[in-house]
Amino acid sequence: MAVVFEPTKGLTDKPFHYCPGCCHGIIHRLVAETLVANDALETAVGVASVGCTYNSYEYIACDMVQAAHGRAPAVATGIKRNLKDSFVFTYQGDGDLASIGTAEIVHAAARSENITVIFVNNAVYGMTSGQMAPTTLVGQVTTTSPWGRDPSYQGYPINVSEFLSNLAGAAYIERVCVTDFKNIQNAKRAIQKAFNVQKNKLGFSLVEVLSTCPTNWGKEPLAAMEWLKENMEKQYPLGCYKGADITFDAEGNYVSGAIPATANNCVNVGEVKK
Ligand SMILES: Cc1ncc(C[n+]2csc(CCOP(=O)(O)OP(=O)(O)O)c2C)c(N)n1
Ligand code: SF4
Ligand SMILES: [Mg+2]
Repeated sequence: MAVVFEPTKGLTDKPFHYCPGCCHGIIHRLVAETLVANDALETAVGVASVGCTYNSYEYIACDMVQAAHGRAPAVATGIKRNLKDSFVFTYQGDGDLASIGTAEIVHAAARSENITVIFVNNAVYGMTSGQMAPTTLVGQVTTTSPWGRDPSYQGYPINVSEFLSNLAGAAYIERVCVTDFKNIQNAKRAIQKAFNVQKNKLGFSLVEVLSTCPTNWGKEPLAAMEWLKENMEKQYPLGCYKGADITFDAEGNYVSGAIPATANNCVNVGEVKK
């Protein structure tokens, strides 16, 4: 009988511990499938962070290391600078990346480290029971904004993709979601593009994936998907914020498009001596 579908070799057999309706499992699968498609399972190194995906090293079947909260881009920097031909990626939540690890992500992008960041934005600190994150929407109820996030007291959301795309070192930044088949396919395309950027040594790449946290949002899985579409996509519009014009051929080799070395109009006052 013809095989029409089988589990990806990019994931281990360990069942996910994620809550029903959580997008982390879908996003893991897309990363895993992309590693398999690039024949990179044996050589890639992932950096797990702190949050509900703290043990993603149990699920994604490549070499993984665990970084302290927020420090994944720094750990990935060290690994990539030593393993220049391996895909190196981080997998980080919004609390991890946009709050505790703000310094690390900003400077990794500014340095144009040749790493790929998978940034999963679910607008809360999921693992620790749903505290407000920098990405929490105005008016959103969380355990630490029980009356809804009030900007006069708790400030405004941080749009990470828009923010980082202003840095000269960022090569490719795109925001996607995984709410339906079409968007899942699009998210996979974006992850592949990020790995192509890395393969061609073009610099820092980040894919932000809007994600649900039904448990801490207090919603059923389908209602959480609807809430994401109706609210998160308004605050965080989908699209490519940097590197939209970069293209690759079918083998993933660079064809055209502006990259940090040529595109960012940095003032250069002298030859760099090596
Ligand atoms: C330095 C430090 N501060 C705080 C914590 C507690 N902590 C663990 S997970 C977490 C929230 C992670 O949220 P996020 O990164 O958004 O991931 P999610 O669980 O939502 O996927 C926090 C605050 C910690 N482990 N280390
Ligand atoms: S708490 Fe939220 S982010 Fe964590 S596994 Fe459950 S739904 Fe996913
Ligand atoms: Mg989160």
